[in-house]
Amino acid sequence: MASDLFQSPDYYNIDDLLSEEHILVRNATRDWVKKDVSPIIEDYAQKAEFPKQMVAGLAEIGAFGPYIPQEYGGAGLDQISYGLMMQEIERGDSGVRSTCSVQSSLVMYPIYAYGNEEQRKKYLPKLASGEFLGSFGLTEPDFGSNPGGMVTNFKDMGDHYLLNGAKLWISNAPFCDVAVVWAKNEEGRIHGLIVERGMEGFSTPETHGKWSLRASATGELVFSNVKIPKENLLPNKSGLGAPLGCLDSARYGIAWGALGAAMDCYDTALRYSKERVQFGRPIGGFQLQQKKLAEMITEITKAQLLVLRLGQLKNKGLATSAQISMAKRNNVDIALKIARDARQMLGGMGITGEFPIMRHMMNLESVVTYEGTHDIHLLITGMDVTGINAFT
Ligand code: TGC
Ligand code: FAD
Repeated sequence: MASDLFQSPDYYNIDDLLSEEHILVRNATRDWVKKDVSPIIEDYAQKAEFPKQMVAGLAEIGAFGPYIPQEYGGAGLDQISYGLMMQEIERGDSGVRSTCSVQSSLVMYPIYAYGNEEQRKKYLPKLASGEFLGSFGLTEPDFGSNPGGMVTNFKDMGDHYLLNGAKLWISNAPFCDVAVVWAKNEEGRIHGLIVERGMEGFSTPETHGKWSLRASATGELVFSNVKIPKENLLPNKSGLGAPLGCLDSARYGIAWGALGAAMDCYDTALRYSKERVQFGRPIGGFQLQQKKLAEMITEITKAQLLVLRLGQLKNKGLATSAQISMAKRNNVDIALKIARDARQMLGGMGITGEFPIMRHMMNLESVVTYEGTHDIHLLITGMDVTGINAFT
């Protein structure tokens, strides 16, 4: 890939609304991405391999558990700093941000929020330092958008639980050390269980052939009579609301992250439009190209204000699940449209790995699907404003 010349668009001087700490965290993450992600990410995406060497760096910049208290190894930052980190990391690559979302919001968060003190002390510091990598098992082969129908189950065997079933499309599954797995007990109530690599009957086959998120490993979690120690059940919350509560936190990070990918596509297309000459002038001088750029920066600016306000609400504990859904849906949607337009602006060069746009575009096809599809989030907004549930 050509060298990383990224300059962040800030059309409404939104930096003025950030604290010194926000800007420090944002800039440190941006520097790390320029140094440790941009030079190698295209190669890893081309060969469909997760760059494991990034784990130490991600831990060092505090990207594993940014808002988890420091006593458990987290960075103890606020929600806007968390969002800005996800924005910068996804500016590098959605797959790298995925690893952080899963580790922070889908593994560390449930252990912190629904676990007991022993579980927090046992797992959180190792997850924060990257010694352990985690995965989150909710989706099943026959239950994606409606996880409440899951069939993965566990039975109480007296001194342990016996877990059976399978989870599909699981980020980080092939090399995770621990997995937070959602399964039904004998009464059909959903609980979270911590499953560790090495437990007999637990396997994690990799899913191959993806054209999207190629630098992130995806796989299955398969449980065949896995004995789970009773102390591995998350005791403090059960029911479908427990995994959905983790998704709120991850979806919030994705709303910021997708914005980062959009900013990278816009910045790349803007620079290219000033340098590429056709018909005797830079293509940026043609009205059709200016229309694309003007619409991109307008959508980016609206999306920046949306997540900043959402972050303020989240810091006060006031952000609703439906507000988070709206931001996830909107920001991924605009990012995909911006990526597609930016790719066209680069002509043939747009399909090569010389520029990051095609990789972002393909990655965003997963981001628009996972953590609730575009249409599921639309229905959540529809339900919120009408009070009528279109799912059942
Ligand atoms: P419903 O009856 O509406 O709700 C069941 C219970 O859950 C509560 N609830 C929530 N709680 C917290 N946060 C939310 N966002 C919540 N949404 C609902 C609700 O109040 C209720 O509680 P209670 O106490 O009354 O029981 O459930 P439903 O079965 O009708 O489904 C609703 C629906 C469709 C919105 C939900 O199932 C959904 O969001 N589906 C999408 C599934 C999804 O997002 N899966 C993501 C899998 S993980 C993933 O993709 C990781 S990718 C990671 C990466 O690589 O970055
Ligand atoms: P389906 O639910 O079968 O949906 C198919 C289509 O039907 C979609 O367009 C959907 O919007 C539409 N649809 C469904 N229901 C309705 C309705 N009521 N009304 C209108 N339209 C509807 N899951 C995890 O648990 N952990 C992970 O770490 C994880 N990582 C992932 C990584 C990748 C790369 C991908 C692609 C997925 C990952 N997922 C993960 C799974 C992801 O959350 C699901 O793919 C997603 O929730 C959609 O489920 P599905 O693929 O089964 O699609």
